[in-house]
Amino acid sequence: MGPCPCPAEADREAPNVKTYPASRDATGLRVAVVVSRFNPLISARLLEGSEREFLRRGCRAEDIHVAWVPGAFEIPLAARELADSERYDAIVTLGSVIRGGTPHFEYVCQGVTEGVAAVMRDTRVPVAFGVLTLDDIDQALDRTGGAHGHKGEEAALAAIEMARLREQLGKAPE
Ligand code: INI
Repeated sequence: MGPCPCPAEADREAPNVKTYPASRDATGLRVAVVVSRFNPLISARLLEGSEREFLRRGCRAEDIHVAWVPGAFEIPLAARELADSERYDAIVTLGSVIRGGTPHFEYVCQGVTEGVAAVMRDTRVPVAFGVLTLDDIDQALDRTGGAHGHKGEEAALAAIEMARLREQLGKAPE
């Protein structure tokens, strides 16, 4: 797979600075995707995007494991169990929380955001955050293959890049 779009060494002001190599090659990675069933059309689009990106980058279909949960609030528990299992190089979390005019929206957003961050912090397994927080369904459609790109694909790409970077960070760059 091609390199990341980082500045070329020759273009940098300090060309002798050593940089951990970035990679978007998913060959040999084993990944898990946690996806919320709430707003199912958006969930399906997010999941398709993540799966497509993993496959495009060389991941084997049988090495992509998907766990469905009822809503975004339940995502952190599933992500933590998967991270604790030590079976995965990275985890992707997917879902959508759509503002409904009640404080519930804020609580669900806060719960999933803080919960997912805690899983990554506590376990050190890369966990990509592909949970959309939106005003309405049109914003969700725009971000799942519409005018504003595809957050499912982006989350998979972030997971791959962090899994590869984590492999490198334990040793000095060459
Ligand atoms: N869950 C979502 O994933 N998205 C939402 O928009 C949403 N709203 O609007 O309420 C939502 N609520 C359910 C929540 O995540 C839990 O599943 C529920 O509270 C049970 O714990």
